[in-house]
Amino acid sequence: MALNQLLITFAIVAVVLPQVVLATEFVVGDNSGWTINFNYTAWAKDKEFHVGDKLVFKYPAGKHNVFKVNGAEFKDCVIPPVGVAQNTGNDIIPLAAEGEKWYICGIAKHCESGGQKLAINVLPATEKWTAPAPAPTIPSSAKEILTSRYQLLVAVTVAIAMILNV
Ligand SMILES: [Cu+2]
Repeated sequence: MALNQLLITFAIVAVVLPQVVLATEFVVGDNSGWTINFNYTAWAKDKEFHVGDKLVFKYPAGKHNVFKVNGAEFKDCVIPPVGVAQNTGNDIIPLAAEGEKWYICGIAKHCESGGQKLAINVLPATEKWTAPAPAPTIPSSAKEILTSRYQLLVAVTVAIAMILNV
């Protein structure tokens, strides 16, 4: 492939790629991570979760874990069999389907007494997956960093193309 074709391909990929990777990764609890005595209801309240986004549960491995449960189990902190827990301390959970999702910690009484439980509502995938430009209303700082990185990539590609006069 000629160099100019390579550069053009690279530029196209750099423009198209953001729509694929712009899924948001939500670090549950932000800097507090996944822990006890944190208000996950308040944390989730002003956020919009969409299909394609990811939840990241961060905690010291062994201190907590993550169970995906149903609404009744969530309400009563019913802990499923240990084998099905996520427990790496950096558990990434892709939001694959719409609807309400519930997560609890299954260690000791962390859910019951420590409030270590998260309920979210996952909305359909947004137009950010198909639109030609990243949606301007996305508030996440992670997305802004990603977006600016790609803008830089595009700018550099164009600059190289101009320098090489292709
Ligand atoms: Cu816990």
